[in-house]
Amino acid sequence: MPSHSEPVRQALHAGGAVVALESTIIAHGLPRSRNLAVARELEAAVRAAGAVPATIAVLDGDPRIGLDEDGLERIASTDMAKLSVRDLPLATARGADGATTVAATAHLAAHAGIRVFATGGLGGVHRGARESWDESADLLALARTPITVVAAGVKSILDVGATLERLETLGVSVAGWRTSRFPGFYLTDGGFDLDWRVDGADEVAAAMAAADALGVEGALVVANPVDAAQQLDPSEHERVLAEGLERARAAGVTGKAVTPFLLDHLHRATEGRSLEVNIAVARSNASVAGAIAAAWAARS
Ligand code: PSU
Ligand code: MN
Repeated sequence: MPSHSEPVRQALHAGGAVVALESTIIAHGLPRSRNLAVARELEAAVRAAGAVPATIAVLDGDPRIGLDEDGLERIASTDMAKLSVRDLPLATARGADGATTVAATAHLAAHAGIRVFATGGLGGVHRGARESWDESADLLALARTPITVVAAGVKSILDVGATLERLETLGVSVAGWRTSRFPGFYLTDGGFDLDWRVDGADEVAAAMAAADALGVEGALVVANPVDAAQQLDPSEHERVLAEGLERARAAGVTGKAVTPFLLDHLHRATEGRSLEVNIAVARSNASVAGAIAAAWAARS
């Protein structure tokens, strides 16, 4: 069923370092003007850190673990469905195309034997979830998928405190990468303390080995903040976010359209400043994930 690109197949066969990358950020999270270049940059960042990138998407009903140049171009330039875990059976059976979210990418990666995954920011509990019940399927997928995910926290468009509570309930391990504060995606500090901090890739690999030894099956989130010098101005962030939330409400945007709508609003309203931060966090996460994958491969 799933098919592997040749470099990924070889690396998995040899027990080498592999990092999964998601495709929804490319297809739905970034504008067409930049997304293909970023997809290539994220792969390059993984390679530079000593690992093989496996960008994951469904093409012609085939879950692809690792894309060639042609596949990257397709997810960047054609209209793609946004696939979460629940969509995978239907999309696959129908022979459809689709970009995979954190949830679907984590699932397919773990199923293929990949232990490390890099994204921008995780999905989580949306603001107003008490009425809308909108909580990303990313959370449940992390609860049941043994994978290490490097992310700049959860997207700040969400209710960050509620998301941290849910991660706790769901048994998802969370550690700050060289910080004990939970990052806020566009912001270095998301406003919450973390119980655990890790300072290097070996330490993360040791925690992964311990999870295996103890039969702890959920994900480990390594929360990697954007450099303070690169973050979005917090007051601009607050202003454009409030505006975006109001517009989403007025336009009646619901379901899986909410996240792309808000990200797009932020990118426009900040004249691309939020886009640069989004790209910087994704790049940094890819490079940290590459180092963790290399440390993990060296252990096993
Ligand atoms: N991180 C980004 N940009 C994105 C996303 C994450 O920097 O576009 C995507 C991820 O694919 C994540 C999804 O899984 O947003 C969450 O969508 P939802 O809230 O509908 O579950
Ligand atoms: Mn949702």
